[in-house]
Amino acid sequence: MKREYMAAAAQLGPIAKDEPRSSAVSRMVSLLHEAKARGVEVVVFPELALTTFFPRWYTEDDAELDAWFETQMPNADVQPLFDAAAKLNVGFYLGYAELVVQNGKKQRFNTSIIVDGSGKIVGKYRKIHLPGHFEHEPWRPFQHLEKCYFEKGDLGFPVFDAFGGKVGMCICNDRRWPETFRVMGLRGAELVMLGYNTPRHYPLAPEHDHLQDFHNHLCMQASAYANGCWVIGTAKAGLEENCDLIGGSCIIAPTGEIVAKAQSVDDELVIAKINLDRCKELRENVFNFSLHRQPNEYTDICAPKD
Ligand code: ING
Repeated sequence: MKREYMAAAAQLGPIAKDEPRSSAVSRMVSLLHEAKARGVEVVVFPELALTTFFPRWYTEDDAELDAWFETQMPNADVQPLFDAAAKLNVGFYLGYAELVVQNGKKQRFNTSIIVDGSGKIVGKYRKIHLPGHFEHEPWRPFQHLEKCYFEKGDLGFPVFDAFGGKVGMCICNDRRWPETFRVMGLRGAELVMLGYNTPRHYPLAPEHDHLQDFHNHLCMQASAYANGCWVIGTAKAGLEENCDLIGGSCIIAPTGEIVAKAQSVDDELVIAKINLDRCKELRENVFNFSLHRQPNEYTDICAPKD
């Protein structure tokens, strides 16, 4: 695959609690067709893109919780997306809730995969920075129970040979932590794909609600620049089950510039031409890690948690 091509953030508007996966998948398939028609070769869908953002509700019922998870990937519901990717030769990033049994233990992860233009899964990531809280907190207008429903990812921050270069992934809250991008930068990531579901209202600091769009772009732009990589960030946006989710899906160049941004909070394709060779403008100069970085001075950053 070439190193210069059209890429897209495929933003999704709200997914209703009772909306079947087939509905979300058909919305994504039509975005894939629109992408193909507009010359796009790689598409990034949001975090947990198959269902509504279910961590906003508390449940103690395991069966009810498990119904939000995929036990196989692909599966019958998602197959049309994989088939469309293979037919159109368009690769994609997809976020979903993963239920696996590993060493006889049921484990739940907030997961993303990258699928190449032949419809093959070429990489997987499990979310490491899980925001929110562990217990039901009824005082909140909505819950954010990722720490309750998911385990911390156990795959690290891998970088894969895909889409003509070195591609990394992360998920939502991961983007706020510079370490996420620095680890992938040290592994040579030239393009980082991520999806997010970000409520405008942050119950513990409502005085920052008006800054959510600013903070969203700030963290991705800063990390794109500091690691000389392209970043494609894709929102699940809009008023989803009475929770206002920010949009702002965007494509960011290694210079930190936003080169394309969503205008709506609905299903929308955000397209830009990316050139992976531009990463070296930063990585061979201002962020030449081998020449300028001083890791011996940074040990506090990696001191293990108590
Ligand atoms: N959502 C949010 C995110 O990191 C959040 C949680 C919202 C954190 C607003 C800080 C401020 O974008 C997920 N799913 O991580």
